Amino acid sequence: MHQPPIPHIDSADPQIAGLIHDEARRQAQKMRLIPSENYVSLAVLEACGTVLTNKYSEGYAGRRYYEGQQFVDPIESIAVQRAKALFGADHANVQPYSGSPANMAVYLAFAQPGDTIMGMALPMGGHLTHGAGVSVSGKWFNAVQYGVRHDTGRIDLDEVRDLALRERPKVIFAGGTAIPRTIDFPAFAAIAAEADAVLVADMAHIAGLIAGGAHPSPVGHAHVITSTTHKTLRGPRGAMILTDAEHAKAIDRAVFPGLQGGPHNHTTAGIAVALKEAAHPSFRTYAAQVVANAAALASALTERGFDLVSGGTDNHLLLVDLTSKGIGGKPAANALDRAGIELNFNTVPFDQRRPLDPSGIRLGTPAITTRGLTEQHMPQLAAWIDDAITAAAKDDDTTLDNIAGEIRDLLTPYPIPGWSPQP
Ligand code: DSN
Repeated sequence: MHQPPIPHIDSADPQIAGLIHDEARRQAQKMRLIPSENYVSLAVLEACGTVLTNKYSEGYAGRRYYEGQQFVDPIESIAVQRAKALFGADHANVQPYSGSPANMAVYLAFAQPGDTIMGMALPMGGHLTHGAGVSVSGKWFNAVQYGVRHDTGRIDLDEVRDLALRERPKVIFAGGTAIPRTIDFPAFAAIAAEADAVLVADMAHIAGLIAGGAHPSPVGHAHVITSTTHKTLRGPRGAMILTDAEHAKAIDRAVFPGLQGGPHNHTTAGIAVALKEAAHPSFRTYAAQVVANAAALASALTERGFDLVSGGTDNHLLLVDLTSKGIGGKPAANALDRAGIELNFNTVPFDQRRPLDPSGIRLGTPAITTRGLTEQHMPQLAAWIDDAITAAAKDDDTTLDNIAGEIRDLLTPYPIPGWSPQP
């Protein structure tokens, strides 16, 4: 049942309530390994389900275009102060609706349509909004894309420098969605300084690791830092932008009125609560455990003959090339889902297959670490992944269903915040 319960949805809209209960049960029973997902606390859940959703607040605290901001202003100000304190940034804007709008605000602030911008190519581990051709960032700008080295699977900083000095982008993005290794922010900063570009660190995936001291911070290196708030940071679906003092005003103007209307105040409250939780000493333990679990899972998978891009991981995320296992990423991910293991099919660098049917899978440890799993569980998890992939190749659904049952049993003593089975 839900904690807090949802009796009003149960009676007003049983159809939707039923689906919410089903999704909660699914989240409880699955080994959730999508590296951009997590479980928020009950306090964050509560904050997001409040009357704050009733209120419009276009503008910023003390400078709104709507009356009645007596309580919303302090909520947003507290969120801003907590973001600045947690990351040591000069300035924070907590209004972007999510990561993509946050990155659009960066372009609006520092580039004109047709200008050159630079980011990591999506098939190499970047993000859609870092210049991919199908995204507005690739359609409206001259997007230059860098990748990883063939021999190491790590970001090719020589290529980044060569491209930056040749193409002179207005904006350089450092960060992405499938980067298993530490991002060298000082090296990016040196290149951006040489090329006279605004350096933007997109720390969405690793924000919680940075807050918890488990990954070096881009603060002091990047002029602007964008982040979602719902991945390793373990807040609600939302985003924020941190800046140095020089770039603060341009970002604020770009977010509002440049790109958005009223901020989502219920989300802002959820972000504030999550930032308070992330400042607690226990969050450092969590961040370190996320990384320790990922390292243990990487070792266990490598022992079973899996081919990890870059040979391992430094953070929360693993990218596995399944070519040597003779199965594509998509059929593997489908079979794993049936086996109770939820992850992404994903391109790997230099992939010969199509994005909708790529060679790899992407997985990570933020959500299972929130539930309390530790290194001791990782060899068994690797064994289930291995067995499920072998079973998939033989269309052996019985084995997949058996694994799903074993996973449900293993997870029962590790409840999720927000739902527990009926007694
Ligand atoms: N969709 C996010 C991810 O899964 O990495 C990035 O925006």
